[in-house]
Amino acid sequence: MGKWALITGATSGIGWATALALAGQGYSILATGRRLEKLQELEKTLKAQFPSVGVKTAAFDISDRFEVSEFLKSFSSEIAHMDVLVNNAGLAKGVDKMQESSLDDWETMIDTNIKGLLFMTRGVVEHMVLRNSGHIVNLGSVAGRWTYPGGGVYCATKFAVRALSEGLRMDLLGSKIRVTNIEPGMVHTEFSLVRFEDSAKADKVYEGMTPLTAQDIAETIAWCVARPAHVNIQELVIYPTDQAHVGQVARKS
Ligand code: NDP
Ligand code: 8X3
Repeated sequence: MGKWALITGATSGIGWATALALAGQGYSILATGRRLEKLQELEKTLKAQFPSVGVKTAAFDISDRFEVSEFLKSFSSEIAHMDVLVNNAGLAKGVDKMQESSLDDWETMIDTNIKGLLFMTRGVVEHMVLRNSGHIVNLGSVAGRWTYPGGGVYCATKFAVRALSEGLRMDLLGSKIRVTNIEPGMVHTEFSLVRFEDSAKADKVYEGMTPLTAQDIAETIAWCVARPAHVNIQELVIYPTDQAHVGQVARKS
């Protein structure tokens, strides 16, 4: 069947760029996200650039356990042979203080960033165990190591991604399955637009500094996946040069 990679949240940003990077390494791509038209655009782009790789797409909400289960059933033959799972779908909502923020935003972040990642991992990893082979790459964040004001719940979800990556690695010890947690700082994608729902506020996040690009992270993921089977890059913190720490950014005025 050739090598297959399943990438969640491939309709934009890091997920989209990772689909291109892994296709460039000869992986056929199963790409997911909620926006069907973006998945169709990605499929067209992949087929034009990498005619020899397979491309399949599925539009569903990763935070919905029923939708994930339907997806896993519909793509059971691909899932049974999945070589790489990139758990990338995720988001932040708002920067309100915890005493003021919306329960809906909390639920969206927790359901997507933690539960969605768990539903997908559970559905794929049991097949990797049967084949004693596979690589799971999780998108954590520097927010999974350091907390910042207004980021408490988003940070908690990324702290969870770190714990889940560690726990899974421990449970899989003795197998050939690798688990990597990628922890980027500021990456210019749709992330801030989704967080603020306001393009002026989103643009301000990256004003006067050079953030990472989605491609920077995608190339890093592709590099981790391409290491020899006995090498597991467990965790990688990647900041832009203009960022020393969460909230500590050098900006030219
Ligand atoms: P984008 O907003 O550009 O991409 C997020 C992706 O997640 C989209 O494809 C979106 O697809 C998908 N997604 C969100 N919610 C759902 C859902 N309920 N069901 C299915 N798919 C969903 O952001 P990034 O590329 O920056 O983010 C990718 C990951 O990287 C996230 O986990 C984020 O937390 C993490 N990260 C980002 C950083 C940054 O500064 N940008 C830094 C550190 C980590 P759709 O809308 O079509 O459903
Ligand atoms: C995204 C990076 O610093 O905005 O995870 O939380 S940050």
